[in-house]
Amino acid sequence: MFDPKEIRKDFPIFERVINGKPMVYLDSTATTQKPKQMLKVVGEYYRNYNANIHRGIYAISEEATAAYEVAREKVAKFINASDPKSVVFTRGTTESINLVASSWGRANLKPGDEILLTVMEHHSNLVPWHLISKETGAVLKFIPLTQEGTLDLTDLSNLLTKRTKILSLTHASNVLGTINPVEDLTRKAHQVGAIVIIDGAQSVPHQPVDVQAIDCDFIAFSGHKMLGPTGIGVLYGRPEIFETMPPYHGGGEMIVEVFLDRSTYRGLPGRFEAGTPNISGAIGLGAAVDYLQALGMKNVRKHEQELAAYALDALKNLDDITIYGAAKERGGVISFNLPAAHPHDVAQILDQEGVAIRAGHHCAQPLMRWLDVAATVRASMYVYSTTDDIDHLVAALRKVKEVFAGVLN
Ligand code: C6P
Repeated sequence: MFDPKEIRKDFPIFERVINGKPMVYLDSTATTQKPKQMLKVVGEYYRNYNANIHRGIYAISEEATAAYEVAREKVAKFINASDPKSVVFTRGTTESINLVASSWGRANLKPGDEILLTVMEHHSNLVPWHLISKETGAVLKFIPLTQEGTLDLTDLSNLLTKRTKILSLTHASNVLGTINPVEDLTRKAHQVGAIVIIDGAQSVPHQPVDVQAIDCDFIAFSGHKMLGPTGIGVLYGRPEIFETMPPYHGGGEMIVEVFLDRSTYRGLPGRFEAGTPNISGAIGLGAAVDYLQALGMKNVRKHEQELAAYALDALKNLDDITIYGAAKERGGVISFNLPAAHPHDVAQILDQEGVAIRAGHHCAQPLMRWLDVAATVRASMYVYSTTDDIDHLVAALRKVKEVFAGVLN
């Protein structure tokens, strides 16, 4: 039985009282809270076997190395990667996408090649392509959106052509909640010879994701958005492509031999993990994956679908609210605005009520321009979110409306 009220008991932070009220946390798209099981595993590493990995020939270093590599195996299994070597630990989604853009992009892109993105991308899946297109002369193209906030694929055959070398898109929008048809788009991109990069920051934590079923070439995601620590993330790459790519960072651990004037590099995954990695982060991410596996990702998805439907119904009862995005396939992210109230003012009043939500452009300025707003309020949920959280949110929004009623009258 998936019971968010029981699940909450694993999260010590929910014992907190904010502004005299029980904490209502509805900003899990920004980062998720952490279960005690994950915190314990990270603490144990530092207390019992803190050592650098892959170098020490002594007991605790060997223990740390084994735990780090077991975490890699757990992550590989979680996304159904056929080989743990195809899982590289990074700092997060942002670094993962930068790695592909810099390494694969620099080695393969020529002037006139095209990179296809979408209008709903997070800055992490835009700015790396701005940088690499400037350097290589590649051209950026964008899939537009429908009024529902889904991808408008009517002109796809003109956007995805033999000139397209990369299709890079988000699996799930961090603003609209829209879940994109990545399997179908990957198949179409492969037909024209493009590689496919999936920004999985908002999908891997929330639904079953199978890289072999999607057949993508890369997927990027962040540990802190799936109950794990900050500063750890993943880049999965199809081994045949990943193995051919030049290093992204140079330094210790990623080499075979170093001379004064040149060096040779290891294969996967070490080639892309220069320097001392985030050992505790990887081990913590392994524990977070264990926790999610025990819940069952199908159950996580179902819970979020039900809660999002409940929240959408409840929010629609607030007259004159504008909700952005009406995709049928959606996750537990809802962006909205109230008339006359700036999202930052809404966030501040909600905070006084103990409700944490995010207000702003959500690192998606082009999407904000498309929506024709400067900012939105965003409520987002996860495994520990309950209908009580949503009821508190709606009650607090009624207070916001009372405050702003004077402005409107
Ligand atoms: N979105 C949000 O509040 P990092 O920061 O590297 O862990 O993740 C970046 C990122 C990439 N893609 C998507 C779709 C994302 O949602 C995020 C992070 C947070 O929406 C912080 S801006």
